[in-house]
Amino acid sequence: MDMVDISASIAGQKLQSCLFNAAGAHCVTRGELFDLGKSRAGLILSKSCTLEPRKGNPEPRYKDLPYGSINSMGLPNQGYLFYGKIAKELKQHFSKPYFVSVSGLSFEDNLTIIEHLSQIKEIDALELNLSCPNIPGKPQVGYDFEQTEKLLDAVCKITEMRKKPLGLKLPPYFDFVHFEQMAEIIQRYPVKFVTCVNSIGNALFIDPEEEQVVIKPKGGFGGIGGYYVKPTALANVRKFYELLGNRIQIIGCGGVKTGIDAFEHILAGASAVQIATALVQEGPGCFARIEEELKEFMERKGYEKIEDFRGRLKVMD
Ligand code: RRO
Repeated sequence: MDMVDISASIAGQKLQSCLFNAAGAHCVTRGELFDLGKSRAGLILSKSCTLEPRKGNPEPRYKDLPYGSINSMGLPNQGYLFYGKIAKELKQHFSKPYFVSVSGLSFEDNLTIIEHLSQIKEIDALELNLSCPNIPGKPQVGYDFEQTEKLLDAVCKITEMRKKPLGLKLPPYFDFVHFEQMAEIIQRYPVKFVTCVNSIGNALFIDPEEEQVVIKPKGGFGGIGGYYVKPTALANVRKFYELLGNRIQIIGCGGVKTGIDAFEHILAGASAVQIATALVQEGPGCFARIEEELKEFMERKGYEKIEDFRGRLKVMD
């Protein structure tokens, strides 16, 4: 099994493992970011940051569910200056890439944050979150194609000037026309990767015994993750892989709990795979376990590296 190589390359950065955390999962505090550094995760990705530090929505705001999770965290984070400042320290301790997720609450906030973070050399790339479902009164930018285009226009001027690689965290799409419209926009900008997908927004989980919702914010509505979203996540990875080819990389995210789940994302076209619900439920030890499971499955299949099968999903003719 040691002959099996699961290294990857994202936005020109070398990852020893193609598996790492999704933004939001175990990456808010200094301690959590260091846990990721010490784990088998191939990259450290920060919590989505805003201009000001935020406490987030009232608790309970996350709940484990039978097949995944629901959350309405509301962007709790320590503010963009913190995630910029910690970059140097992370680089001193760990030899893996560090990406910062950005989710400004307004157009202007995003530009301020990106202008600053783009100038920090220890940050290897930015992942612009176009898909937070949990801020009351703030629609998901990725569902508004006009807004997306306007934001990319301004953001890419900055990231190009500063030579900072940019990726996008996308919401799940459910209609082929929407995939095509989004892909058409993305391809006009120097975007290095898209991460598919964020949680399925504004779902509702009900506890029938209690006759009650399971999280407090927004009347119980929240983003769904885990196995509930896996087929949707795979569809998004696959469709964007069909539309973007190898011109823009895809990072798969959604319902990865085992090595075989990660294998399926790569088979659909993903160049790396993020983990959220399983990381929250199991802790950073999940990376070593899923890595072993993925290597074992690849060995059984006779694959030596992920490029041997990436994107090679068979369809029936
Ligand atoms: O913090 C959150 O409530 C949150 C964010 Br920003 C996001 O992008 N996705 C999610 O499921 N939760």
